[in-house]
Amino acid sequence: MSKGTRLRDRMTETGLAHVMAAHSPLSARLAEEAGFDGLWASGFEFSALHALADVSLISMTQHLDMLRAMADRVELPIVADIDTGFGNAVNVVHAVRQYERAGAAAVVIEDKSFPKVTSLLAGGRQDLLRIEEFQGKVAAACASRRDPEFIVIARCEALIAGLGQDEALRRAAAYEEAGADMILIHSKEKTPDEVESFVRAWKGKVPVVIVPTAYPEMTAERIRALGKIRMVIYGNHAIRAAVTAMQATFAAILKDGGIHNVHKQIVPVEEIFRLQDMDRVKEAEKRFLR
Ligand code: SPV
Ligand code: MG
Repeated sequence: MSKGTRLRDRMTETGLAHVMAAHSPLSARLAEEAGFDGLWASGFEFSALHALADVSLISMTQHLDMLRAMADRVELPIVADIDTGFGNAVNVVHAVRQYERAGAAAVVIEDKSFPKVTSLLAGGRQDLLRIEEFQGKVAAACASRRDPEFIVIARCEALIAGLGQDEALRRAAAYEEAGADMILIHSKEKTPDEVESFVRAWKGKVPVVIVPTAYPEMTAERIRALGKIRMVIYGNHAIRAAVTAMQATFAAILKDGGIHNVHKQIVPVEEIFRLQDMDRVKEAEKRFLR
């Protein structure tokens, strides 16, 4: 079964796929063990991993290599955040082929101009493409997939750019017409109202994806009540959790003058051995080292 089919099945079976951000094979493994339905190969997390801003500084090759390494270590379907598609529609043709081959189940492509500026930044510069130009990118993505079940998600940034609900609906309808399988509507409002209003007004046939980072009261229960959302992406909680844990541990080591306290608060090294499949290494040693 293809990765795209697996993700589609998950959405059908559960009604709402919970997709967790990951920035490395290790975080991908932890999300898989936790029980998520899919992984979000987040551009924001991957940029932050390099201590860089999420403003198109990371190359497609860097992101693709990480996605491939993630796909190698987990079974979960991966939704690839390909930002603006790394150029125009011609670049999208190449990108979609590469991401599908690397093991992605879906791509999300956003209607901003290149280079993009991260969406949640207060007062961030947000330039959108002409609708027709972005329709060309969506059509290019759909035409370039080999597996017809590979999912093409068009991300509408009209609300992020402050253009209002009518423009967001107009754009989303145009992206559906161009062939998008799903519409990701993004918002940086602090409450769910803006997205809830969009979803209630959305008359398209394709389902909606949301990333409720800015409006965390949008619980799974509230999402289900709206009826048209089939995927929720937890956009940056892996890297934020990692930063929280590292900041606390690093500060404690210096404060305590040693590792004698923190070593009881963090996982033992055996847990890392488990995540590294050390038992398989031992098995191979027994069998093959002569
Ligand atoms: C990402 O995680 O890279 C996203 C979501 O695109 S956001 O950062 O909210 O734009
Ligand atoms: Mg992103």
